[in-house]
Amino acid sequence: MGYPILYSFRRCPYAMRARMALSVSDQTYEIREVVLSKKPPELIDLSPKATVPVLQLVTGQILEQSLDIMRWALEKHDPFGWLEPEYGTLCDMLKLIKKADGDFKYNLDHYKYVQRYKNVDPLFHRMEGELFLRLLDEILGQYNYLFGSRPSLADYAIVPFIRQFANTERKWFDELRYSSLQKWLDDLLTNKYFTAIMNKYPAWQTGDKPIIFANNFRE
Ligand SMILES: N[C@@H](CCC(=O)N[C@@H](CS)C(=O)NCC(=O)O)C(=O)O
Repeated sequence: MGYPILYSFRRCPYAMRARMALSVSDQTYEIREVVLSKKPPELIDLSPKATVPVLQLVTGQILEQSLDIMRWALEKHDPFGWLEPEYGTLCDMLKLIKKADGDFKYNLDHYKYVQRYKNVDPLFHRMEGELFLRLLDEILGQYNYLFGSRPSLADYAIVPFIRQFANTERKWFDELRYSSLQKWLDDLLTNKYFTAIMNKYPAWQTGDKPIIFANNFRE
């Protein structure tokens, strides 16, 4: 019996969220590190849009959206109730994630990757992105995590994007007066679910010996 195959890119925030959910749900999978400028033909064959992450299940089914991969893994095994937050519902979490993946991601890209776009003012997009940071800080001031006193799907799905935004100009971020958000970011990035998925792997090529990721969090 084989394992599911994850096409991933270490620094991609979408791939990070997928890897965190696969890990917490104790999935063993083959990881294929992709170089985005040189995508393997196997990935393009499976998923012509060829973004990462893509998960090929042993049944042959393909999951090509990071949130679908998270939900697939957690529906199999969700030891810490990521899909069942303390407050609110899965639907509420998906609404907040949609804001992160929509406007916030747009502003993040136009702030961080300004050279990719024409006539873009990165400071305008930093300011627009900051509105989402403020919203999160307000929520986190109440509960410590986005949907209660323990982290859930929303925290893990959103944190890789806040990390990128924060790291774009770290000094600016550190000087913001969003102490609940800063503490949350620090907490999630130093916890084992994040650090365990940041291993470095060589780029995968056809014929390589499979790299099996079997890290799980059983003590
Ligand atoms: N909606 C997709 C977005 C994935 C995505 O855009 N990934 C980026 C890397 S972070 C990518 O693969 N871009 C394709 C490219 O750069 O060629 C998901 O949630 O999985």
